[in-house]
Amino acid sequence: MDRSWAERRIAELTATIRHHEYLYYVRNEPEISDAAFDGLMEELKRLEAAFPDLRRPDSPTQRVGGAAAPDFAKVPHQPPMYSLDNAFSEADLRDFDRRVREGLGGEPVAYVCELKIDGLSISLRYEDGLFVQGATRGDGEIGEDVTENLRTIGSIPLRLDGSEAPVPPRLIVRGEVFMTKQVLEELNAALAAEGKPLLQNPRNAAAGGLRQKDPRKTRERRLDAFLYQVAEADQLGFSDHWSALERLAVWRFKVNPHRRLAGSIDEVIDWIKGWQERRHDLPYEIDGLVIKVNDLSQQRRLGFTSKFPRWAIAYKFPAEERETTVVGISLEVGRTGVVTPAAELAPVRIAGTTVKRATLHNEDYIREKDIRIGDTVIVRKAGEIIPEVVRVVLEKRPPDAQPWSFPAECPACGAELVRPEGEAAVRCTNSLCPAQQYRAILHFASRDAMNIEGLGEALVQSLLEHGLIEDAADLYRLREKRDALLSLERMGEKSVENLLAAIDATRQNPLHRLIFALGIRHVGERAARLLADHFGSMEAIEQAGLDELTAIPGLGPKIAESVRSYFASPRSHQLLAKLRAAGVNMVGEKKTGPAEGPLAGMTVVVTGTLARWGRKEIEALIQELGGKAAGSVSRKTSFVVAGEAAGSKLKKAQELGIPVLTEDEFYVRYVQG
Ligand code: 0OW
Repeated sequence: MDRSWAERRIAELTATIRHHEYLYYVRNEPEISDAAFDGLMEELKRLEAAFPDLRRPDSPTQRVGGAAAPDFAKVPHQPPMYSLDNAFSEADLRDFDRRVREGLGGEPVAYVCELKIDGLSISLRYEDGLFVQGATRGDGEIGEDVTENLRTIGSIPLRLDGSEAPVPPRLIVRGEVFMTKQVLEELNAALAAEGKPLLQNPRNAAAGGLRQKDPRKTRERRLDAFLYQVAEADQLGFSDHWSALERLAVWRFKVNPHRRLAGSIDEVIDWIKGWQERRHDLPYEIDGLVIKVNDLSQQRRLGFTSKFPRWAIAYKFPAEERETTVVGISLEVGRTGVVTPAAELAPVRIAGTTVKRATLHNEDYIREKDIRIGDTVIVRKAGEIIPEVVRVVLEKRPPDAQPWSFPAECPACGAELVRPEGEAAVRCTNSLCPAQQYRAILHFASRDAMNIEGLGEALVQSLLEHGLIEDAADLYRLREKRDALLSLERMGEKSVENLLAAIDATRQNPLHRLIFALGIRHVGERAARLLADHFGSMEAIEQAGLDELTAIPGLGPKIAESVRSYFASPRSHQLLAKLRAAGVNMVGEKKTGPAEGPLAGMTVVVTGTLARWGRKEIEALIQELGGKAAGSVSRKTSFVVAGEAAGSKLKKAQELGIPVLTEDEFYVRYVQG
């Protein structure tokens, strides 16, 4: 075929495919079958392969393109992406309305009402209609570059359609990436079939999807996006927010259809009442509603508080309560042996989910509310918080309902249950209790600990039940039990190999991960790093005395005591010996303590984007130099390192007269040595 024909055909295919992407992803009104769509894409791919120089960066074939940006480079937000103040009641909304009208000298005010999509906020930048960069919200001032991953989202246009309305040379739009409930269900069904950990909720699943290093993995999450703001719309000639939203839709962005232009706060409140129940029928989750002053000049006059715009507010739905019955009270033995009671409930729909269990916190809580099996109770669920039994409906109590009290022995292993003096918690005394082992091993393998890919609840339960492991160290001996692994359900050749490889890969984890993975009471990630940096090896920690542990700055007596007693127990020694024998790394690079180092005793704040280091790197470097990296500027700040596009922290340092160093000055003075 000749080149000019190919050129024409590529342009034709690109326009056609873009049109069908818009119908499918934005309008949810596909006009052709998936197979027909794929056929168009295949033809375009073939033509681009035949004429590579005709392949354009905004071609639909380039959605799942190159590798993600290296470690998600920093992207400053101009203007910043603000968060929203909250209103929890009609009174709060009327207060907001009063403040707005006072701020505008009594002028009439119209409000735009929008759903508050429960996803991950993003900012998209287009130049001459071409999508050039996309970033997460981050802290509102600095986000992370996730352009390659955003390109995989079908509802995000790679090139804007200016046929109906001209597109400005530079356009920044903000919105929310989300995952529908249906997609979450389908992805979890597939994960469950592979015995892998499930995605907890749509928001986390969307956030995790956007942060994938490989855009193909992002594509698999089938994410979606609603756009809800044109940044600096007034400078683009818009007079009000409503018309900016309308224009976004004309440019073929996906704008949420459930929006309303209200002439008064009464109208806003009516609109909100309509969503109290209906919101659960939406195909995606919302965590409230957003109310914005419509007129942009009024927005500008109202301005911002230190954190929020004065012209917008988020309305959060009240917690929902429903009545149901307690059909049982079950006990869960945690990793640290704490036994937590929970009410098994007759299933009841609350806030869009079916609730079957609710926490009963502890023995005192049950006694104070006198909750009995057979009781009718009121259960409340607020947002993501786990459901809670709030009270008993006494008049519905069955005559034979008995007061409930803790059993004397652990339901998992039969050992004696004790309630240490002055504590609310009841504990199982047997450190070999299978329930404790189960939770201890899950923690050991969890993401922030040893991060053993694919070792989820079902598999740990199965390994324990089949006697393939007793403790976390046995995980490193599983290669000897390959055949037994193959006999487990859903464990084929590939899954076994993946698991063994995933476990092997953690042998060389940094020391602080192993310390955290041991699950020592009160030792979280921060304390684990302090111990690893201070002692430099597991052996040194095992031999450290209580006073040496207590002397570590930032550790404290409670954690020191907990570390001491952990390492004093024979069980711990046995576990560590097994881990050592299995070749798990037990040493770390001993960091110069705060007593030494050029930044000894100094507190440093970094602001803006640096050329040499990412934010986490520069903060680790400050610590290595004996200093402390702080997140906000105060009188205690020794100096500030200001990079590109430094924000409010720089202003505050200047106000407080705190020395400000450029990145080069910091490097020459403290790093070059
Ligand atoms: N999550 C949303 C949403 C929305 C911004 C612009 C000015 C102040 C907030 O659906 N519909 N509209 C806005 O307006 N923000 C939203 O989400 C933001 C992102 C960060 C805090 C809010 O969740």
